[in-house]
Amino acid sequence: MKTILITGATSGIGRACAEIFARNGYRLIITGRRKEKLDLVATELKEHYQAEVLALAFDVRNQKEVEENLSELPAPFKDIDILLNNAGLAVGRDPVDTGVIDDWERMIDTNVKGLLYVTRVIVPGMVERQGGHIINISSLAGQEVYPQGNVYCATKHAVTALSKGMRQDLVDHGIRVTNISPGLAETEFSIVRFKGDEQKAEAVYRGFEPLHPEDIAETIFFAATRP
Ligand code: NDP
Ligand code: 8X3
Repeated sequence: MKTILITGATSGIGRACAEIFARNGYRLIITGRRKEKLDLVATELKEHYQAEVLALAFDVRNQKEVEENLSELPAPFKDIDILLNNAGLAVGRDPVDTGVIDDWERMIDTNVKGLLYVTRVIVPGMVERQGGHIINISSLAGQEVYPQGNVYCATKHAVTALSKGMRQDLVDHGIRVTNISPGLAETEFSIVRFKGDEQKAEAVYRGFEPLHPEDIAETIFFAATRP
């Protein structure tokens, strides 16, 4: 049985991924800050799919918490085959001259530094075992830039660059690296970005049919299960 660690599984793409991997017989470690939501996801996965699930609530921005939660995993969850670096967010959408510094810090700390903290704890085990798969969730915003997307787009460009760097550093250890760059998918993403303003969030998806988190999860599952 293979083990996957999914960061940010309390909603959206991460949650949809937890579902598809559980349905297909994987052992799961799921994370997120909202403990209640996380525990609910774990319970559902156990009930629906008889999945083995370890739920760990912590903030990826806190290096100490990351290490405390992930460096001493219990035996059946110890050897992680797939690391899915999904936890991430956009906060605000302002031109650079009026951008909110705290929003910038949150995006950089979560999308770039948090991803690195988690990777740094998990990858040495993969190197030891000479195998594994890292899947990083970047974005179309990691390939292109749009107006008032400045810092979010920069963090996702950083994720794309880190995927390329990881691939170069780890290929000789038999570790695969996949960079997934989804387009617009309707999740809690825009509600978080607009700080709870549901009207602004809904407007993002008006006039076209966005992707659904399950669509991205299928793409990720496809990549995870090909040679
Ligand atoms: P959601 O807001 O629905 O999910 C984000 C997840 O990340 C939640 O589970 C959240 O959990 C977790 N998270 C956020 N901050 C932290 C933190 N500091 N520590 C731990 N977990 C955290 O959005 P999506 O599912 O859309 O986003 C998932 C990923 O996909 C992100 O990296 C996003 O940038 C990317 N993406 C999204 C697109 C879209 O259109 N939706 C398109 C392209 C990429 P909790 O709040 O419980 O901590
Ligand atoms: C999230 C989607 O295009 O709003 O990466 O930046 S987008």
